[in-house]
Amino acid sequence: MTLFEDLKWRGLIKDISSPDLEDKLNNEKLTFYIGTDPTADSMHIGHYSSFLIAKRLAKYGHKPILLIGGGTGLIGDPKPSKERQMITREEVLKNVEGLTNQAKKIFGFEVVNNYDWIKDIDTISFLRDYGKYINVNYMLSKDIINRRLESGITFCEFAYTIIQGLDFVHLNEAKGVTLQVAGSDQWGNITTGIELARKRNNTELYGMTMPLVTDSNGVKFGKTEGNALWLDKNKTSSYELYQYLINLEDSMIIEYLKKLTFLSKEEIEEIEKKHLENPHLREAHKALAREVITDLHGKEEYEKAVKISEALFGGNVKNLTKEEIEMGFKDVPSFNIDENVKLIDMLIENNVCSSKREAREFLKAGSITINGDKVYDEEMLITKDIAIEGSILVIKRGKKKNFIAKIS
Ligand code: 545
Repeated sequence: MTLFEDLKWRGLIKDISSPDLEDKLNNEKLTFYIGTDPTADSMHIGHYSSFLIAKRLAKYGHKPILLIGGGTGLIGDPKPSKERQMITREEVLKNVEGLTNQAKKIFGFEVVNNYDWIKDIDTISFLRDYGKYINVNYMLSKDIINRRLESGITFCEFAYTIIQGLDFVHLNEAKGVTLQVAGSDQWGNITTGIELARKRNNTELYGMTMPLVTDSNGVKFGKTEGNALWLDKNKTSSYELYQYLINLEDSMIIEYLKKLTFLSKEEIEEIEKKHLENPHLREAHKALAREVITDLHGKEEYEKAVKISEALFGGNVKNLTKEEIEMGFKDVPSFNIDENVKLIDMLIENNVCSSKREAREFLKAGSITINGDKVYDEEMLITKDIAIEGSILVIKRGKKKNFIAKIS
């Protein structure tokens, strides 16, 4: 399959600016860019799902440039719904630094910051050298701008598309960039750049967008009601990422394998066959988790996530390390205890049970386990030798309630 056929098969092509792009992608070596505004100081799974296109094109010999919008982040890309809250200059600087470091570490591609050239364009130059080439009617016809006329859009956000347009022209002039890629919401901003290059420099630039990766309800991939899924493994552990990926809805899992992994068509079709035969084995989910977590954090992190998940599911935490337990039980209540505390006192003092009577009932019923072993004797002393690595205990009350006790 050619690159273009591969992208088509994966459902990664929404709009292209010219039919010539198929031949250029398959037979030329293009310098292209994809940008992100600094709306957070760390990348999340949404960045991964969109920047992955850069890795895909790079595998076929094209040259990626990642742009962090230190300039455009100060302006705010208009959303279809309402005006954005302005981000402070300090916040933008902090976010640019965080995203730049991560982009380099995770993707390893050249990173540019559009503040570096936007800052030197004074108002008169902006209007004469860029504003002069874009007709307001052309701007009003853009879908997102048009939808905002009703609820109102400030000149600040209205002008944004010209700024992103001048980026494309600048990168063409300075680095020979001829293609911009993005998610489908960026089509209007990309075509402004193509229009500007045509009118101002008599140059043809190219754009390509991907459908936004969403679930069957249209919710963007990675958007969870809880906290975001960060690419920084100290903010979102590989175990948390594993839990998110392994629990994605069955109906979308093959789509996600196509869009988020580098598995071949044959490999994905093989996995799809197994998934349809035995959905409960979750072969497709495990393949997605393996590919994404290995690509992001390496094989060992993936294996650690699987080990924790199997131990927690099977209830046997004994072969987990202290670090793996802390990763797997990140969100359960934890407390410190002194060595030789009596079991009944530990249960009451740390609200594992609400009363001595309740504690005695649970103990009698064998509903309290420590590191997977049932405990019955309320007088039992909690010592380091029953703790994992001499310091951590997983206490389970009934079927679901977990607690972590650390012997100080
Ligand atoms: C600025 C200047 C340029 C080129 C691009 C930009 C940024 C662009 C934009 N992009 C989005 C963004 O989202 C922040 C969260 C990232 C997941 O706003 N005007 O910054 C998203 N982009 C990635 C994809 C996107 C897009 O970073 O293109 O479609 C999300 O998948 O919404 O010269």
